Amino acid sequence: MSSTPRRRPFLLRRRGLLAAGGALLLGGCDRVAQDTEVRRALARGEDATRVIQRLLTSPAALAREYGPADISPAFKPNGTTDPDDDDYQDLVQAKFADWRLEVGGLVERPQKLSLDDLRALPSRTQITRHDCVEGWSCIGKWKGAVLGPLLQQAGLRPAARYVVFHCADVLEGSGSATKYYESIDLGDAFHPQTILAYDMNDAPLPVRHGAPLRLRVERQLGYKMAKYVMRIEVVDGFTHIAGGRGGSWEDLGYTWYAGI
Ligand SMILES: Nc1nc2c(c(=O)[nH]1)N[C@H]1C(S)=C(S)[C@@H](COP(=O)(O)O)O[C@H]1N2
Ligand SMILES: [Mo]
Repeated sequence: MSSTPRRRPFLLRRRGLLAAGGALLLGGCDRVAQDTEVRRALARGEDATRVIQRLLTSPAALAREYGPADISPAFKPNGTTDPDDDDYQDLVQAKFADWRLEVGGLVERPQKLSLDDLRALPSRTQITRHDCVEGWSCIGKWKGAVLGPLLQQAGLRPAARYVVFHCADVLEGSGSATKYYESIDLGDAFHPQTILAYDMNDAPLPVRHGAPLRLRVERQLGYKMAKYVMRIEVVDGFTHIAGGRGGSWEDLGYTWYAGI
């Protein structure tokens, strides 16, 4: 896959951070501060929470998964529950037959994928807890296309660093000229539980929860889990998008790294 050359240095960098994590536990903060990888990470302006959390947890650590009996009887819909957008409403009318997920930006092979195309990709089913910053949680069962293989199908260009999800709606009450968007880094993009979900609780994803496709990035807070995903853009940075902070909520002041 054309993305392999990009992934290798990235994983090596991660291993450097993990080694530094050992130093943090054994040798105290001085040694971490001296570690060039850590200094570089902080110098890049990355959120300290993200750096420290990833020092102390394996990049591949799975979010907790639950059993069928734990599924919330009523999963709370939040934010937009029915996008006020003519094009989106036309797609709903046609039962998303004409909907295509666009995958573009820093990729070798831009894609336009129908729901059938997505259902034919490697999938994962997971029962996980969704935590919203507003202070509520719900447990749901999600099935979707694993994001990693989808990105590999498109082939990441060497400069790729983040994946941006562009949605059909506008963040409620924001009055923003830009549609709802969120971004994640390649570590989360290639995490095994990061999926583009088309099913929820064994049925096609309903409109209130983001039909026809929503992101599940299970080690992050709810606002990162973009609903109504229309387009995926692979970028080397996001300062050129909307408010420049990597997401609709981030542009209002929420942290970009919402790890839990
Ligand atoms: N496109 C879009 N995605 C979104 C939102 C939104 O308003 N629009 N709200 C976010 C927030 S704050 C939460 S908690 C979850 C809510 O998902 P749910 O409606 O399935 O509970 O979606 C997130 N993704
Ligand atoms: Mo949320």
